Amino acid sequence: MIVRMNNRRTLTDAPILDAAYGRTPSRRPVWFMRQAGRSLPEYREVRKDIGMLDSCFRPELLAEITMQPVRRHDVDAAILFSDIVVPLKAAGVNLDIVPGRGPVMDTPVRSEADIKALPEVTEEQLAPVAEGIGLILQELNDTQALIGFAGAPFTLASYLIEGGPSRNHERTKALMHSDPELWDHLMQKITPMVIAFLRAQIGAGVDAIQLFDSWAGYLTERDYRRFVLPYSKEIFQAVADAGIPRIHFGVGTGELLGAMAEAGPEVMGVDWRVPLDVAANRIRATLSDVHRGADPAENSLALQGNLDPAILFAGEDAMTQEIQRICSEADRAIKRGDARGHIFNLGHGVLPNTDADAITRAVEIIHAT
Ligand code: 1CP
Repeated sequence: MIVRMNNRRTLTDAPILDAAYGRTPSRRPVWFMRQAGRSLPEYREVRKDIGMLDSCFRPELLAEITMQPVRRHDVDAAILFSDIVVPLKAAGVNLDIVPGRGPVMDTPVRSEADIKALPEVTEEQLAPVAEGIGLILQELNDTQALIGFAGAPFTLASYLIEGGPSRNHERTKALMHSDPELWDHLMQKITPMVIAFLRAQIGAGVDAIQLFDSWAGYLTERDYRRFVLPYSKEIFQAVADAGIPRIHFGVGTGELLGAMAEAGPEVMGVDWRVPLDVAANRIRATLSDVHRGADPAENSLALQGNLDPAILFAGEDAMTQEIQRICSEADRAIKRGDARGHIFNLGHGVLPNTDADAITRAVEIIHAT
């Protein structure tokens, strides 16, 4: 059943929302990070003559690309087709997404003057994204959630400071450690932009949000807690009133799972390196420490993950085995009370050369497990 309040749908039968809130879903929900994109021939076709960033500001096109994997794979959620740098682009920051590389800035942001010059983003500037969300919601049925997203301040800061994709994030870490005050100024500038991007999507009616701190795993826990966590926490708090599940994810964040859980999400995404039952245990141990004496239910989160994207190349038998292992690790964590639910996903995004049929088959296997 769908009950509409303004733009927000109240979905009573969406497996993803049930899993996120610790209710029993009608089937094990699954979606894949980067499920839209190069693995799909229909995506390559519609993107043929249009730049990546252009396509993020065309409502019909972004809605079409968002829906393609939902139609093809029967996943339980759509992820908005956009990018973490879209709010920067919308606000007028000079950057591009270079094919095969990623976001590249015309001028890196490294000084107080550079930070001061960063604009804020307005609702009008994000209107094409909101319009696209409206179109997507007309097409989804009442079991399929639309997930909105944003990049977290650390990951965005890395692109701004390095000027593009970075292997070691050395300039970012150098700024953090050599001039913590300047770092805080940058974080204070990026955080409201992230909140505005999420609020624009929430206002347009997304059913859940995911905050990607993709590169946070490069940090020590100590640096993460000092330089990153306060800002991610501020973002989760700022969107709490939407009353929709909030997911947090980063790559290689096994050592940070507890600290990232403190930021305040309902769901923690886990990459493929840590078994889900181990991840759940780490999360619960940290949250129990934080909430000492409070409602024990607050100490566990739902889990999202965590099939290695490379396994989609390994054939059906290997895929089935790995999916079953992951589901049983998640179920064990739920049974122990270490986790509230399980949303199946990859441990990071679909790799560009993945066979689309392998993705469809994986979804069938997951739904049957
Ligand atoms: O189905 C989907 O998930 C598509 C929507 C989507 C999302 C959620 C895109 C489209 N980008 C993102 C988020 C995003 N963008 C993240 C966080 C998720 C993750 O860790 O993968 C990050 C780090 C980016 C930055 C980015 N944009 C990169 C990574 C570069 C690096 O540093 O290694 C790249 C390659 C892009 C471009 C991009 N974004 C999306 C697509 C389909 C593409 C490739 C487009 C093209 O070149 O044509």
